[in-house]
Amino acid sequence: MKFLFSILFSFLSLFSFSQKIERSLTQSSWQFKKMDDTNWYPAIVPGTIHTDLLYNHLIPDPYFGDNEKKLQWIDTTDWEYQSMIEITQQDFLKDHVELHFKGLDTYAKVYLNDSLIIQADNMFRSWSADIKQIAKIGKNKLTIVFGSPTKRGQEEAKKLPYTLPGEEKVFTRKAQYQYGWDWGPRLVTCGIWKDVQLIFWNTAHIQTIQSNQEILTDSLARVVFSFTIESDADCNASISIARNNYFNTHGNFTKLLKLKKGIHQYDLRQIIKNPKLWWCNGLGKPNLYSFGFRLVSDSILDEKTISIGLRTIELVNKKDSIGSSFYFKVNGKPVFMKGANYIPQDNFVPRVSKDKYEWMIKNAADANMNMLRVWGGGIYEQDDFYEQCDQNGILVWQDFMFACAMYPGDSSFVNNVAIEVKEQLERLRNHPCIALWCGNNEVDEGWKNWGWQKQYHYSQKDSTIIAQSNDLLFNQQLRKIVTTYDGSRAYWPSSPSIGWGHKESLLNGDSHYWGVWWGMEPFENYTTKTGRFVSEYGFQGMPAVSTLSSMGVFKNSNLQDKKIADLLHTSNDIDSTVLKAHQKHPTGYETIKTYLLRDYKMPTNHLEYFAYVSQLLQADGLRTAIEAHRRKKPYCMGSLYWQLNDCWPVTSWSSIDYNHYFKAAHYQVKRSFKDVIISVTQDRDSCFVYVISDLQESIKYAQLKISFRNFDGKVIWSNSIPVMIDSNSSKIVYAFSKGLLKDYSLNNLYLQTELHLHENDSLLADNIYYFVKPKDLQLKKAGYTITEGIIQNVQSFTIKATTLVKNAMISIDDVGINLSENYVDLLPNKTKTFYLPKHISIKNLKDKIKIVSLIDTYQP
Ligand code: BMA
Repeated sequence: MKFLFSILFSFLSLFSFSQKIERSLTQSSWQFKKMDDTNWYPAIVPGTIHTDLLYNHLIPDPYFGDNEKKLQWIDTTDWEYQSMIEITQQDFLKDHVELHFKGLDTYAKVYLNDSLIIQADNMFRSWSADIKQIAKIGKNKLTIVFGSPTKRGQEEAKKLPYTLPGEEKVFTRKAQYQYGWDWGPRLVTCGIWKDVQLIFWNTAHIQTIQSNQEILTDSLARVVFSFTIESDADCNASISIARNNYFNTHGNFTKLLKLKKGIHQYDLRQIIKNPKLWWCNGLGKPNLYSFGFRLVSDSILDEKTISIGLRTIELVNKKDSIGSSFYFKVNGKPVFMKGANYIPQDNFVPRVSKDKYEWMIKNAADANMNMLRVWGGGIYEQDDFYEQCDQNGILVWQDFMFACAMYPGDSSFVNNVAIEVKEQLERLRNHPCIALWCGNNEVDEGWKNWGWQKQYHYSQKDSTIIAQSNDLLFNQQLRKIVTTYDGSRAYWPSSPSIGWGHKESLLNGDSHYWGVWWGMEPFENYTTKTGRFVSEYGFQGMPAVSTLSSMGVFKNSNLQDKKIADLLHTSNDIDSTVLKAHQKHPTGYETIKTYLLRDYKMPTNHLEYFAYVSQLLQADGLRTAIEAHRRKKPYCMGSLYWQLNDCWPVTSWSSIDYNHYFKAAHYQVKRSFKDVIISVTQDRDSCFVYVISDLQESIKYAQLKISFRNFDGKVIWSNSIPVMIDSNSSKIVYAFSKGLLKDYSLNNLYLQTELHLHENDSLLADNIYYFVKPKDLQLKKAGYTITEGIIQNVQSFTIKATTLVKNAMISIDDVGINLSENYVDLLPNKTKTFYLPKHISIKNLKDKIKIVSLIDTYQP
């Protein structure tokens, strides 16, 4: 009987008995219209005005052709959304009936049955109203009016006697990239961008839970959970905790509470024996613990679940003999951070589904990354993003949402920001992935280095006021709020700490090194100009040909239906207006061209070849930088390139394009971020072979195999030496003089290095190194032998080439897929195996494989 009872109880425990009900209104039927129009159209919530207009065929696709510029009227218009919401008699039995918006973008007036209940002015805050007195049983009319964000911004701007850099957008607490960026369109949208709920509750409910690790040793962890509970009456209650949300009749830890009317805080401690730590990617598993919480009085009043990870994270920013260090310790171990900067995956964020978050974060982890920086011009990401980072061991450098501008310092703005930041800290602080809170992106750098004082003709007085507002916001307010609501993490006021034009930026804190690209400096400068933690650097590459096609770059629309392979011969049909509309950097293509001519021959007259070589160039740049950063460890302890992804189809610094195709750069960073890599450098007459390891254990016996070969595969010289690899290290394991090669043509020669584990000869790392630039290589046309295979249910194919193939771009007719490897050099007479993604199988695969390599771009 007892057994049956306990089964029944655990079965029931899967269901919520809670008196508190959260009912999403996204499934209700919604409509929208232009404020002064009478026609209503169906709307999708969560959503944006642009996507609703698009789905109703009222506007063309904003991402196609140069449509963006035709759609600028949308942000100068006011828009109205409406839904009828049903409240039952049963619902009304609850003492509290609340309407809760998780996010409104941005200036919104909310009316229920024509009474104004909310006036929102911040996209990054949630908004609630108790509607018990206004609502009625049955249908209630909910109306939301969105005012033009740009007009409002301009009105605010006029109130100041000077212009702030960033102009109208800085007055509006809204994703700044919507106003246009050097990789993004100007599409300033509005809408109900997150979930809307009706919340019903009685007596008391849990407002927030904060978990804090008090003790963490190998044998024991003690976590304190701090609750804020809102109660509308004095009453006896209890709060219980259950691991994995498994509530049973006994064994759950329960604390009795004497609730008083008002908001109160309670602490509850939990001991976890033999804790499994949360590790970032590469160091171990990202173990998580899930806990359920129940607030009970006569019945269950409220329930919540949170997942936590047991780990310590520390930012070590200390004066040292060079300047000041900047690195992270995870569970006490210094870790080199490898990763990228992340921007929103769409200009219209509600379109970023859970699947897209899963895909993106999984692919960051697969590319051997352990950190992403959520950049300050976007959004505080959605919950799915952080959940995926928790699960994949990706640490998050979290900027607050301010970028490349100066912000107002009046009390209403600062108070608005204070609430925003508090709410975001409360939402995100329990995620083990979060490593750092950072005040903003490039505000400090901009103010000190970008000549704004002159550009905007500031008087001494204006300058002082603007600088004071900046100090108030980022050095005082945000720091104070972070300390109050999340004392467990460091706060860094602005990224970078010093601008790239100053040599101190290479000695202290984090740096954004833009000498390459913005400063037109050669890629080689990455090797000498290396900061302590390089949180931004990068180079543009064009997107995949199919993505170019999806933008409408190819004039003849029929071309879009053609096979990509055929498109390789259609370059006369290019619409350069469209190409330009999808390049937001003022001299983007010119910069690519200038760098391209330094290292490559100009591809013959095919856009697709130019796109391909631009990708190789981008990959070269990132490889040079990443290897340089890693060689310099522990001087340098982080390398986050700009940028992982795109928000629309565009030529940009991303390594993954908007349609989720990997550029050559993405395959390259995956190689360059491996735990163990070989890196080769030249210094005048000498060459050095480095081995860099991020492993926490040393490798006592490994064998380094070195050979010089010509492009037909003939070995000219070879050697093999034993090496020992220290844990978490970078060191030179071999050096030679170029004199060794004096009798050979360097244009037809490469250095092959391989690192093998001594015990089983398995390959740990390998590297191909050329002594001259790609344009000087004496490449020949290769013949290929291709064989198909299936390895562990995954379709694969193997290619063998007769001579060295530089950067083989392998595509498969009609199917846009990311292969296990691509854009690689095929070594003469050696086989190389490529894998298709797990779930994809292709008939007659062999006949559909196309290979384009560097030499093809020289053909007339
Ligand atoms: C960085 C970022 C962005 C910009 C990128 C490329 O500094 O902070 O503002 O898009 O450079 O220019």
